[in-house]
Amino acid sequence: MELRELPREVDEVTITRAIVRSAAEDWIKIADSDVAVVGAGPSGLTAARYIAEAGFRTVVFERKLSYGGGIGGGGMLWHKVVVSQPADEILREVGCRLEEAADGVYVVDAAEMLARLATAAIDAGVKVIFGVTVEDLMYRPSPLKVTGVVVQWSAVNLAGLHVDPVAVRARAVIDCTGHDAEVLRVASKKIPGLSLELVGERSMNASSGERFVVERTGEVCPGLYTAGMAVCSLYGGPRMGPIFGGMLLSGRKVAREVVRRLNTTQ
Ligand code: 48H
Repeated sequence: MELRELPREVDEVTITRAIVRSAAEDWIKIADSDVAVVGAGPSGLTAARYIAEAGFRTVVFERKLSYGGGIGGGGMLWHKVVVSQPADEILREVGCRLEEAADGVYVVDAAEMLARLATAAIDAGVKVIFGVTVEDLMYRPSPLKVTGVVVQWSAVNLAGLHVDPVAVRARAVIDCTGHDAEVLRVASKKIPGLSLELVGERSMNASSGERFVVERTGEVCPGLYTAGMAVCSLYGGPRMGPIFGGMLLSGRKVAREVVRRLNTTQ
C-alpha cells in the first residue's frame, strides 16, 4: 500500500493536547454566551439556529451524546414524523425532503430531519455541547433576572459523584428540555419571588396541543424563556403525539422574541 494512503503518524500526547486546548478555548468563550439553549431536540435546534443566524453567540447544552431529542423515535419507532403547514417551511429551509400525506400535511424521515436541523444549526454558528446537563440556574434578585445556567457533566450525575458544577453566563436562557421542563422546574423551586408553578401536560389532542405550544411559547421571566413540549408542561397544554410542526414553530417563535429582546437591551 502506498504510504500517502496510510494515516500520518501522530504522537498520543499531540492528540491529548489538541483536544484539551481546543475544548478549553471553546469553554472560555461559552462561559460568557449571549444565549444558552437547554436541549438539542427539535425546538432547541430550531431556536438556536435562528438566534445564531441573527449574530448572537449561542450554545446548546444537551445531556445525551446525540441530537434530536424525541425526533429519532419517530411514531412508536416507525422512522417517520409528521409536520403540517406552515412548519414545512422550516424543514424546507434546512433541506429536508417531505412527502405530502394529506392536504398541507407532510411526512418526513426522522433520521433526515434530526440530521438536517442539527447541521443547519452548526452551519449557523451554534456551539453544541453533548454530555452536559443543566442542573440549575444563575439569577439576580432585584430586579429579578435569570443570568445563566449551572452545568455538570452528565456522566458525573450518572455516577452519583459529589462534584460541584460550573456556571455559564447568558443574556437569555431557553428551556427546550421537552416533557420534563427541567429548567423551569428548578426555577420554580429555587428562585425566590418567581412564583412559577408547573401545571403539567394534558392528554393527547394533536391540533390543539400544537397550537397551544406555539401560542404560549415565550418569556417566562426576564432572562428565561421556554419553547417546545416544556410549554405544555408549564401551562397545562395537551400532548400531540408524533407531529412535530409545533415544536419547530415554537423554536422559531422563541428565537424571534429573544433576538428582539437582545437587540433592544445591552
Ligand atoms: C441538558 C437536557 C436536560 C438538561 C433534557 O424532548 P425533546 O425532543 O424536546 P422538544 O420540546 O424540542 O420536542 C418534544 C418532542 O420531541 C416530543 O417529545 C413530542 C412532540 N411529544 C409529543 C407527545 O405526545 O409525546 O428534546 C429535549 C432534549 C433531549 O435531547 C434531552 O436529552 C435534553 O433536552 N435535556 N439537556 N440538560 N437538564 N433535560
